[in-house]
Amino acid sequence: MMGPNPWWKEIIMYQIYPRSFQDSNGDGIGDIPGIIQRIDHLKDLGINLIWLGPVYESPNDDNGYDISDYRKIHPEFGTMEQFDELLEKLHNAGIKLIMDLVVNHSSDEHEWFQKSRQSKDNPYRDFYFWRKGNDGGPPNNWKAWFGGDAWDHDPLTDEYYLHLFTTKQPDLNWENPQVRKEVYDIMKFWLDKGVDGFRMDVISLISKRIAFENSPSEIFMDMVNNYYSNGPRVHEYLQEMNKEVLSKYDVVTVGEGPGITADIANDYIGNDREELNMIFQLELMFFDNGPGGKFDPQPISLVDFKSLFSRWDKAVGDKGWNNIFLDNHDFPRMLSRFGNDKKYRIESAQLLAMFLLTMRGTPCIYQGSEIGMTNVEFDDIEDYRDIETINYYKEGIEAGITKHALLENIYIQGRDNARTPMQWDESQYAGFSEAEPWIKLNPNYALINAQSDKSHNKSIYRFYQKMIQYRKAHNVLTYGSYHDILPSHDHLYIYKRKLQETEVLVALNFSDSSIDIPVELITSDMNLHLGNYGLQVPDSLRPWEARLYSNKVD
Ligand code: TEU
Ligand code: CA
Repeated sequence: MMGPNPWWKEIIMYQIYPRSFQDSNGDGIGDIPGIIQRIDHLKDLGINLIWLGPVYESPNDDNGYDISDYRKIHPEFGTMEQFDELLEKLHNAGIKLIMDLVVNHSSDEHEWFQKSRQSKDNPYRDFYFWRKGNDGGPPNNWKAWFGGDAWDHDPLTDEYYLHLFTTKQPDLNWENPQVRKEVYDIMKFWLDKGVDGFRMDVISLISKRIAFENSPSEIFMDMVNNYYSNGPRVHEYLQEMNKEVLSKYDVVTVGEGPGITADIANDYIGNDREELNMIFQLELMFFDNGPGGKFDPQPISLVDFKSLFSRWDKAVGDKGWNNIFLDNHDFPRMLSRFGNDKKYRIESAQLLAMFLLTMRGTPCIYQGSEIGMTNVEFDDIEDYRDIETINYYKEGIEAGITKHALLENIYIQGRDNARTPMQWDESQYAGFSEAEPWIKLNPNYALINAQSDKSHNKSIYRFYQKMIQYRKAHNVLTYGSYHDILPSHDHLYIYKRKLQETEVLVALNFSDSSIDIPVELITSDMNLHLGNYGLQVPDSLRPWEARLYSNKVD
């Protein structure tokens, strides 16, 4: 059992998508030595834990989320010695590092799968799910993320194998204790090197409903919620993983949880469960999915946004611990999705920073948010790299949808929005590389980059620094209660944090208009400590204005 205030409740997380963070050897691909070059940027920002995206050997069908060797660093990212150097230098800088554990599936180029597919009686056969076809087709009607069926026929043994993601990402069979033992050994390999924990990729999917019945609904998210996630043995597996591995180390785990709803969150992260510490809940990320799925985006209201966070805070409460994030490498940039990335780019970036850093739960900042990076709009599908986007476009063209309509949806929802290279300065390739990057830069890098932002009198980076310092110095933002004061207001998000006699009130204007704050809210004992328009303020909140008040003097 962990203490009441374990260290991971007090950290500020930062996610690095290694492919797009910093290239050091001029091949246009971000790498581990490149991250080492940028440790000062991270240390000065004030974050103290990095979630490093996959850097293992992989054919990169899904940019590293298809792993062919869990104990080897992909040469394009560097060597194991360089990884060890990164870990040591981050620790010396007071920054912890967690790895991305992708064990719901492996790559089809992993030796386990290469052996498994050889014959029905191969010792590795049951490392994956193989089933006979049904009526000349796949065993059931399940669909895969990124398009197509969730089963692929392998002529070698005339059977189908399950892959909830691409055909090159076969699902591992966790029913098999040998698979679980291999996973635990991999975890120990990295933990014994001093890694501080794991982000666990789609961990809510690892237990399969092995009857593999058809889904009555053809809607993909219905399959995810009712058939793929929260399977019958998922908690048994996670408790075994905790007993066999995690309980032996002082580490943190953050599970990525498609299909995990607020009412069952504490089954995964409850203090007494001895499973995971936190989850990246994806309800907000999928919130705008229309009947046609992710690329059929529906408008989200601020009232819906607020009620989601309040619901999760209430459900998890003191029994578990939330993680607060608004974007990552799989979703559009939060500034474009929830802010105003044009006229009020700076103000809304700072408002989102104040939200992330004043809510109850461990905050996670995605690379580039600290300098106000935005979504991208490439003119041609050839400029996109993400398999999810490319498959969506291909299927759309085949279905007769126009290029323009498809690109419009990709501009709003595509994962490459978050994967364009970090914009360090205005030099060619934005200081990210000396060569043409693996994916084009966002053309706005000449205006939006770390160097120009840090010298700007309204720097987003410096506002993040201030917010991070404030959160670290005021326990009320970590351990205080949370209460939304104006849940039904269409544009204002005003909430209170309270810890013993300390009270903080956060007032955020999620709109392009000036809006009066209900005067009764700002009582005379409340002092304005932080604001993205400065500390001389009118009664109304200006467009995208963010303020933090406290009943304490400092
Ligand atoms: O993501 C899986 C996932 O459920 C969401 O990220 C989302 O459904 C999808 O990626 C975008 O619509 C994890 C990784 O974060 C992602 O990068 C991988 O592609 C995926 O698992 C498979 O490993
Ligand atoms: Ca490189």
